[in-house]
Amino acid sequence: MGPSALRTAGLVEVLSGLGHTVEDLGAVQATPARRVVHGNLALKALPEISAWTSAIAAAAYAASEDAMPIFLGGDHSISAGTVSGLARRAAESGRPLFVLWLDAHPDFHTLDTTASGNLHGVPLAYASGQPGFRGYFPDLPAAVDPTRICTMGLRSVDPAERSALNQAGVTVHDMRAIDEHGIAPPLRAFLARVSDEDGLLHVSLDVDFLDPSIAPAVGTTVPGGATFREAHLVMEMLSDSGLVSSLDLVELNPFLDERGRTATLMVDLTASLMGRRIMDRPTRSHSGSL
Ligand code: B3U
Ligand code: MN
Ligand code: MN
Repeated sequence: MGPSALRTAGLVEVLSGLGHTVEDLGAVQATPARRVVHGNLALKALPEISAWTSAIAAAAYAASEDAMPIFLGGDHSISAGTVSGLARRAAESGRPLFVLWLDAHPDFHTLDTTASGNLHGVPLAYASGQPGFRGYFPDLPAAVDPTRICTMGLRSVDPAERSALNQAGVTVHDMRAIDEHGIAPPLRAFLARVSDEDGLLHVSLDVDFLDPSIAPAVGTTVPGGATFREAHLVMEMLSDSGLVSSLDLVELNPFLDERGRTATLMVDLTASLMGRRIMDRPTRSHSGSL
């Protein structure tokens, strides 16, 4: 129901109103699940999610040929497909793919380390080529280099994820760091890296990046998230950079919403990313100071 709620909150109309040409491609069709059995018996819906990952990766690859795709979830397991499809596209274009993961969680479990068995906890590990997925998830045509991943907003990290993130060289700006330094400086530094390498930039926005007081419609609320102002600033800086090539909007559960306020906030944040401004500002080029 998440995509329906985002459509009802006016996503297409808002983007069209900003001058963008928008095509709603509708729902990705599921691929039939094949039998997949894994030793970790906690894993939930592994055959189905593995099949969805193939279908979504193919859709992401196709949609990114000549447009900026926005993927509506659904839980964060969709990003196993979106990021892997985009990594294949980037590899063919000869440009490096960077990923900005805005989330309370790193979603960096492997199939062996997840204790909950919730596969929304594994997509970033899969798409960056961490071990243990072969034979269970689709083979990766191209992995995202973990050193080109930047996570922001983390405040719930399991021990296995913490060591895997460190070992893989993922950049982590957890809430402690954001409280201490603010959200703009680390984002500016990451965008400068993307620009220096002429990279493509995928942004994956989990509702629980936001503080539950402003975004209650998510299954896994974690206190202490990004404020309304921090979240809009991130989106405005991303917009100014001109670097974003694709976006995920995930984990919206409209059954937990209060009169659609979370859906509306997600649409408004997307508007900020796509050019809505409080006042006119000069557009800054990638090569200029960010
Ligand atoms: N790391 C925990 C919690 C979690 C991850 N992603 C969400 N929750 N949404 C797990 O279950 O893997
Ligand atoms: Mn997530
Ligand atoms: Mn999360």
